[in-house]
Amino acid sequence: MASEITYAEVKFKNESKTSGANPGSPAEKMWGCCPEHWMDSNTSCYFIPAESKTWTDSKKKCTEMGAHLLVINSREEQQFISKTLKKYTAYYVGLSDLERKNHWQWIDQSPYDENAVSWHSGEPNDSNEHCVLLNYRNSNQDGVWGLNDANCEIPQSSICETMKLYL
Ligand code: MMA
Ligand code: CA
Repeated sequence: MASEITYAEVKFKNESKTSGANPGSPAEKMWGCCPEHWMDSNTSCYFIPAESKTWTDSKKKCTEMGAHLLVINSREEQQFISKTLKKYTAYYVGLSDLERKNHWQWIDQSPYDENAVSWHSGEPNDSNEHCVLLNYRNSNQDGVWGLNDANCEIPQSSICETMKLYL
């Protein structure tokens, strides 16, 4: 999870880098920034809009914020984001088969790699469900976060994602 660090800690980190093995390497001194009130990971910025909306309206909302619905590029990313979510809320992500049944497509045209995501057991299960959400399901004692294909018209929460800005 994101945590705040003090100015002194930032200064120390930057100084340790300059004296490291690769001084002056351009990547070393870059700042990856997220908009205020967005959550940050190593690679992206995330935001959960306050209102529940259909999949299409959720997609529109993210676009209006200069972002897009969450694109999951690795199991690590899915795990990272899941830890920040509320267990009894379902969140639309940027994956659908609206263009062609059973042909899952990411909203940013990233190639769909089924090994990079974790579906709930038995999902996707319904060729009338075209929009994917991330939610938590209880299986006996402990629950698990996973993807489910669902009805696009049911208002749900959602996750927007945007690139970090590098300075
Ligand atoms: C609901 C709906 C489906 C999901 C099943 C799993 C009854 O339908 O969320 O998308 O696959 O539950 O049981
Ligand atoms: Ca389903």
